[in-house]
Amino acid sequence: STVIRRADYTPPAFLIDSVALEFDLAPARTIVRNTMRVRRNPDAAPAPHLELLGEALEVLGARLDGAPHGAVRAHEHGLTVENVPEAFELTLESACAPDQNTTLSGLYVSSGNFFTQCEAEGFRRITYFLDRPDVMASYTVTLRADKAAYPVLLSNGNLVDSGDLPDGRHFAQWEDPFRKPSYLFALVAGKLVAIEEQITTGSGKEKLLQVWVEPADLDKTRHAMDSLIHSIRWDEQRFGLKLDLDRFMIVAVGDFNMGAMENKGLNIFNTKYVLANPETATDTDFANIESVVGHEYFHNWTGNRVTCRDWFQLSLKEGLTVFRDQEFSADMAAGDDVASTARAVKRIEDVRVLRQLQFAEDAGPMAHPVRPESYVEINNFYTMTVYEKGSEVVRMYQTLFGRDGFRKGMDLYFKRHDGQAVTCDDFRHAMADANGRDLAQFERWYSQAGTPRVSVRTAYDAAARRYTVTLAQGYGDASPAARETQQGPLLIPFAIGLIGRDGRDLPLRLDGEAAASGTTRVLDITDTEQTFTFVDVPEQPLPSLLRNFSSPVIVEYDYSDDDLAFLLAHDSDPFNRWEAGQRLATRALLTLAARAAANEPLTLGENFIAAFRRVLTDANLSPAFRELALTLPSETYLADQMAEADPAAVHRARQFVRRQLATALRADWLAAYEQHQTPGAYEPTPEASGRRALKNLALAYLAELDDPADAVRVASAQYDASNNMTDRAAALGALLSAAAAGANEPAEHALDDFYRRFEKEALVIDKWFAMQAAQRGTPAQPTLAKVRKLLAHPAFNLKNPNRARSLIFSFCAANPAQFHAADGSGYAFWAEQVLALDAINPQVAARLARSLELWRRFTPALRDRMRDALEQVAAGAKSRDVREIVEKALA
Ligand code: DPP
Ligand code: ZN
Repeated sequence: STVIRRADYTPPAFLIDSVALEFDLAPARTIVRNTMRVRRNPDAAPAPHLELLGEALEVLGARLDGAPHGAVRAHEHGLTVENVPEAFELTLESACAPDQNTTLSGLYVSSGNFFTQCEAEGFRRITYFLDRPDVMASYTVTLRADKAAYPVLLSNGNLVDSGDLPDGRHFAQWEDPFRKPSYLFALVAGKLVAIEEQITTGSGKEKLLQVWVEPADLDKTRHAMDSLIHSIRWDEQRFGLKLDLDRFMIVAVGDFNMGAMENKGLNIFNTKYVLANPETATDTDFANIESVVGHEYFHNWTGNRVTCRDWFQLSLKEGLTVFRDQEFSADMAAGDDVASTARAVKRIEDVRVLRQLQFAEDAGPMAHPVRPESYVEINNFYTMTVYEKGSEVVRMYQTLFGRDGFRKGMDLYFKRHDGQAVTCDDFRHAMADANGRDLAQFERWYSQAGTPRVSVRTAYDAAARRYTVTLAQGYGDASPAARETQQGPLLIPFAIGLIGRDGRDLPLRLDGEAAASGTTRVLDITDTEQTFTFVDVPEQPLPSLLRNFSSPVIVEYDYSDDDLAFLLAHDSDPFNRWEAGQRLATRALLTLAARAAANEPLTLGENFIAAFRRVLTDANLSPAFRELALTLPSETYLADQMAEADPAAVHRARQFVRRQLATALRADWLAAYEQHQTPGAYEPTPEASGRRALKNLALAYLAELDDPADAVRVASAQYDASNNMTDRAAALGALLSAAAAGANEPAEHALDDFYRRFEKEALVIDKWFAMQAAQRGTPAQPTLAKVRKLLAHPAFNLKNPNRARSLIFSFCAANPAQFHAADGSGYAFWAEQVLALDAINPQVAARLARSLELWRRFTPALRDRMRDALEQVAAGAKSRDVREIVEKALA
């Protein structure tokens, strides 16, 4: 397989200034005529021929400056056009087969309508082109189709003409006023309807906003529209960035590989991130829709107006845009209150994802820097590292320079690069220059893979009233993939506070400073080891380390259990309060997992239960925060912390602790359940969703009781009475847990009801599959047997990515205890499904293929069975996507 390297970048030999695309749309055979103005690139080495990229296309004809051109040669990767002058007009006609396109890349059909997905390299499946992001052209698009079957015809930019054609056909012509790379091209055609809003932007211009869906979904568009309006306002206020088009459209599609796509003026979304009403969508769905609508909208500046020079720079737009969507969601939840716990809640949720998924990625064979050095298939690099760690890297600029300094850097970035295709270095230079700081060392955050570790030593000198904090950075025993990228120490902004015996923050004065200032300080670590000295420290403090998770590192410090309980009760930094509880729980759970693995009896200390009771009953803490603090670290995260991952032992340990907490705090859970009801109309606000989260966590704990009668009674009543999906799904989840304790009948009854009630709501049926795939199995009823039965369910469809994810991915990724069954049955199932998907949709198959990449970190017996499954896939997989994943895993 061909490895593409960042170091091999060269500018394109030709440039394309304008493109006129004409589509005669038909599902079996669509004809595309593409007329390009092409010229040689004065800044590139001369090339003998024009090499255009193309895939799964049939060439029908070529004309050069209006005359038939015979010197074209189609081959495996595209089309070679020979004998071309300095500048010319090239017209190519080709055909493709949208209804055969199961890859969902390029032009395809979903529910009888046409959609496109071009990022990263789908445009070449529509027409021959210089399909690379540094070739930016202006586009005019003419769509022609049967009017009855495809009444709506959309593309990027502004509608400039439309009308009827003979034979019941019609046309629409769109013009995008902005030059763009081909990956941002889009078209949509079909039977769709829209809700619309007219808004006036800060500069007084009228804009048309539309959310397009299938007719049956029109009642689920309000939240997406509101989210879009909020996004537009937020980007104006926070970054001074305005909507630059007269019209902005979002279209929902049920078959989609990713979450959504930021095509200029015509965002195409997975239905999962558009459609919501209280009956069908959970609080999490509502929050995700707000954040994804924001994310794609924010790309209009960070991605579209300024795009990537090459795909190695993907994090330039993705890391930055994730950071922007995280800040947007935090501001929406918390307003201007920087100390609000709603802000901390959002931060905790984001960090939890980073630590569970990105840290794991960084520890395995797919470890890569935020700006990768090489890839085989770019679709495999839309990763947690590029997105989530990339966002943390961007956040560190804001931590270093403050919100105002960050804004100055953004302003300079747009001043310098609007309309260009640039690199991560260009962004870093804008931040450095706008803030007058040398950020050369900071470049290592883009080039080094692996999760940095900061180990902390402290010493208090009571006589001198001095407290020293020594910080040492390194990577521990990083994976080989990570190790080969590492060159030296990073610039790590490390936020710290010192807490006194009364639980209050001490004022902080570093040695050499005239006076104390503030109670949280950001120490800039630049060396392998550094000591910072605080003076005037009246008593031995307890350090609160890496407040608000100020950089994406692992902190190592010898806290005692009592220290952690104290921080959980007192830290003024809500993130670290949560963190202390998680450390305490992780420590207890890992000890128990080791005992479970050795078949020793399990016990849980009173102090642990008391710490949890204090959080549960502390009315000063927001319900949303309590829910996070009372949720134990996930089984996957815990297994990753073991020297040899043992999912069965982790499962037994975690279930033991859940049962202990359920039993010991039974009355408190019941009280919390009653106290956090949300009567009245459903509202997806942070307050109301926080109350529901805590209430439903209480229900989930009650469902762990040996006698599930209480939980079954409460959950059944909630299931029947709920006016929203959050509560109904949580009730069903509790009934499924209770089923594992023997109460089968109520769970079966609710599952049947749920299916019948929501049969026509694809996204809800996805939840129905997912909950069953994630269900705890029993020896008599292993979950895999259920999953296999569901594969044959009439509503299951492997070709629909959401459905495949809901059943197969949920089992392989969200049910570790069952997936890692000792007999290897889960792995055999995985191999089967990866190979089945490989033949349909390589991108989705490759995602599933990643479920085994950490195989070397498991117990020997599991490791052997995992390797067998990987080898089976390596032998059978056809796509570059899947091969890259399994070959790297086995290497
Ligand atoms: N559509 C994906 C995203 O927005 C890729 N650009 O992140
Ligand atoms: Zn994005």
